[in-house]
Amino acid sequence: MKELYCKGCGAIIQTEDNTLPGYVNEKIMESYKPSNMICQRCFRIRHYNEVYPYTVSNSDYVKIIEKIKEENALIVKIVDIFDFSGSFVPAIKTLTGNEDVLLVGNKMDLLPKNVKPKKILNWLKLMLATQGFTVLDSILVSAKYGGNFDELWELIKKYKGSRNVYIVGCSNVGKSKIVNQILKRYLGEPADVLTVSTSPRTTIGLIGFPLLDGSIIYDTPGVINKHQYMHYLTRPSYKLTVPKKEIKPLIFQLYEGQTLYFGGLGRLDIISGETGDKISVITYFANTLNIHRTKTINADELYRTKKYSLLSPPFSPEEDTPKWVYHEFRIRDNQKYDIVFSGLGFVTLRAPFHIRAYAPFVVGIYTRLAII
Ligand SMILES: Nc1nc2c(ncn2[C@@H]2O[C@H](COP(=O)(O)OP(=O)(O)OP(=O)(O)O)[C@@H](O)[C@H]2O)c(=O)[nH]1
Ligand SMILES: [Mg+2]
Repeated sequence: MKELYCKGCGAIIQTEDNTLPGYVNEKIMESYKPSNMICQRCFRIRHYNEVYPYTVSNSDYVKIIEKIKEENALIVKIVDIFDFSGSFVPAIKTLTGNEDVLLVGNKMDLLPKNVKPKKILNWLKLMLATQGFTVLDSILVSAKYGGNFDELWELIKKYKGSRNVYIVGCSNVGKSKIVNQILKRYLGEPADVLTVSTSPRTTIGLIGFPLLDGSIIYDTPGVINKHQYMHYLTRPSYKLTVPKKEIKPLIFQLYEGQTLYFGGLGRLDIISGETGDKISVITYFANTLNIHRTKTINADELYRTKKYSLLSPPFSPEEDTPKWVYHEFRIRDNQKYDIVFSGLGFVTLRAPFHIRAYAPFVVGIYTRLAII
């Protein structure tokens, strides 16, 4: 019998094991048209907002994505502009065996309104240049509101020729939401064909949709970057870290010996402002994350006593404290830098400074030239 695929996540439909991807109850199966079948997991994510841990291993992921090597295709690589380093996946050309990459920075709607998209785009190009990664073109979009989609669609048509198009990138950057927008706007499909969720690894297999010229556009599963917070937080904590709307930056004037806590998830110590003066720190986190200032000498004790109250959201609901690791940054020029807590948010401050940024040991902290 021909294999059937879930229309929401691309998993192969099966009726044997409800803990594995693609499960559909045999009785329910009869009520679906094969072309519209969605698995139980997709049904529950869509209708009950339920969460399932991802079930595709990294080696399975590589097997799926390496299928792209068999053809000359246009790769549309999506990054989350809030966590460029954490969502970049530099190996994507090797993994897909294709050189022609169009870069899309998604989630533009979360940027504060006064930020000029052109500036962010220039910054994105600079980041690409520093990585030595060449692209055909780059663009910023908002899959949530459809921002810049006509421009994106024109770029895809311009560069694809008669080739197929693959939407690729890290898990949770919004690939499926982007394909949903394209399907709805330009291919007359209903809204939300593909399953989208806040949890990582929602999409399980390649899901293709024919374009008018006979080529195919594919949604693909995401690469997991184990250094992002989302893989370690409990559901309630994670929900409080995901920005739902435009981020409101907060400004703190900090002195040497002061500390900021970002919920119970991250921490910044000012060792010195180099000039000995106060230092302005602008924070960009979900508005639901509580930011708290304290003296560095009191910081450990504050964490011990307030990690389930004031310092919300907490890293873990249990009594075990994560092993904190700090990254020390001593920068002497006078440019503005971002310190990025991978997948959580970032802070901006102008050098010269000497700081320590703390995160639980599994999580990545990166520095970059300021995006805003
Ligand atoms: N604010 C905002 N959220 C977005 C945007 N695009 C996607 N999201 C959210 O990001 C989360 C992940 O979106 P998906 O489309 O499922 O991401 P994905 O890249 O397909 O993830 P995998 O299938 O796991 O690889 C969902 O909660 C989306 O609602 C956007 O432009 N703006
Ligand atoms: Mg997806």
